[in-house]
Amino acid sequence: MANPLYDGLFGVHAGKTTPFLRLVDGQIITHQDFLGTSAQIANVTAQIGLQPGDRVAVQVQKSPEALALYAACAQAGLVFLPLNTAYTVDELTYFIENSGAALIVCDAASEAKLTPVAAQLGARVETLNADGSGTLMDQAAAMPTGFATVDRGGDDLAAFLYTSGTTGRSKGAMLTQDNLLSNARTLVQEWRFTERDVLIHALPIFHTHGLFVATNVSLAAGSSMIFMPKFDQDAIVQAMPNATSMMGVPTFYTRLLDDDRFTRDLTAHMRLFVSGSAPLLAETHVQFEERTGHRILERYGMTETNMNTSNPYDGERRAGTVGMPLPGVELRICDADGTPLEQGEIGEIEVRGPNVFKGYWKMPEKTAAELRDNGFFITGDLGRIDEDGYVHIVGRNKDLIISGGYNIYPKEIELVLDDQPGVLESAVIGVPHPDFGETVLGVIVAENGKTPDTDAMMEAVRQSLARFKHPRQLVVVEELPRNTMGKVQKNILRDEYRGLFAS
Ligand code: MCA
Ligand code: AMP
Repeated sequence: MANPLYDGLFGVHAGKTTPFLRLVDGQIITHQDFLGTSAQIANVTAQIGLQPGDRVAVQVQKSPEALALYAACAQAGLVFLPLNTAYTVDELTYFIENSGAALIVCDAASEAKLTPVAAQLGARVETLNADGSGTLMDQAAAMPTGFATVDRGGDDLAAFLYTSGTTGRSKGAMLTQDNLLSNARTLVQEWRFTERDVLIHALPIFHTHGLFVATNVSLAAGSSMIFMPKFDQDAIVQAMPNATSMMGVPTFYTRLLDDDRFTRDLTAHMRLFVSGSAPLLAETHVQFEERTGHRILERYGMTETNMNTSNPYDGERRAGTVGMPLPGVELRICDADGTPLEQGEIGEIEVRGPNVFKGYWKMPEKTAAELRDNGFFITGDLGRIDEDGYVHIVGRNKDLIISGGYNIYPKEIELVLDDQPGVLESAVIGVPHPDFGETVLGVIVAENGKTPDTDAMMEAVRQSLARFKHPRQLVVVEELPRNTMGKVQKNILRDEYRGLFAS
């Protein structure tokens, strides 16, 4: 037995004194230093009695120690459950309860609020702050820098990532060691990552893109990362002459294009820009090439599947497409029953392969509804495959808004709005936004004769939902457009309000 994920991504670098993380203050953390820290954290988890398979819920700022906690979970056979730093206590309570986390690691600022939640579950709370201080690292400092890696199989769970759904209830996507490792290795090959690469890492590390794509690819290839706390245009401009590659959501690229310092010269040392998590406008693709001479490589993935398709490294990177299925990934376009359609037809995208998750934690009905018996996962994305094999995503069969790369499920916001005094019903839609791609608009219908207090409604939203989910505006209408079946026609609302935030 061994531990494929730990051995493949982390253990393989044991003893290397080459840089792994390059911090913006100039500090360098070698692979060996990083592994020492992660082993110290693994020792803490063992000392407090965590068992392989236990869930560790983590809501902390991005830091080298936060990344070392991920490595520690892999080494100790724990299930890593990263959580968006924007989530409110209401949102966190659900994730913690649903996952049955045995350990919660949070910023000291959240400790008081999360302690009662943890107490109810018999979970333990440790703190980890943005500067690496807190109770977790205090204990780690006294621990040995070696840890006997816990045996795990490729099919064992490595991580849970929560993803919402059309019912508004989040589901814990169970990702195995093999899911993560196989995808990282495939992407290293496809995108030609090597030990010589230096990746600009400005994404958050609580989602697939920043953790399982950017970080795992760098680890699998032995590359180093310029590790930034968050997207910071000045820091990126400064780092670019020393970097070879960057991964980002489309907002990264539109923001850089708005910056005069971002030129062909500045990007001369770069070999690869990757975009994903949201559609990259063909116009951004074209402008980027005109400005820098580089063609952005767009790829397509999901929380449940990691990466499914990619534009080619060597061949044509076709604007407005997400490229071809990755090696080992089968992708088909089907009707609602799962019957494959003719080449070129538009239908639902389904995928199967070593990247596809095991199911939703403790939600067998939801798993059965989205994961077919034959292993194909129903993505909820609508697409077609062109005559050259490129996949085009043409829409979504799921009610989802993607704002700056963050996914927002309207149902979650509608449930809060519908609960407010004076509200008969609401419809939450995504409308075009120059910076975030899409942004959230709430459309409200008042109860007969009542005038809803939109300020109070926004306050209620603030109390329960993360900032990035807040409607940018609420509009009050007489009634919502409905079809003959009584279903709200969000497409009509989207058309009506599409110009609201256009630049
Ligand atoms: C920040 N705000 C947002 C967002 N980000 N509001 C809506 N959508 C957002 N994405 C809020 C802030 O709280 C702030 O609120 C205000 O908007 C302006 O913040 P600003 O400073 O401009 O934003 P920022 O901090 O620069 O962040 C923008 C960002 C960031 C860099 C685009 O959102 C980001 O890093 N996005 C990446 C998300 C990601 O990693 N997605 C991958 C998911 P206030 O003014 O009130 O303070 S993984 C995935 O999708 C799949 C699997 C895949 O294929 O990769
Ligand atoms: P999530 O799993 O919640 O992070 O979001 C996955 C969803 O993001 C997919 O189902 C797509 O709808 C969308 N997505 C990811 N990458 C792309 C892309 N390159 N183009 C268009 N949509 C994308």
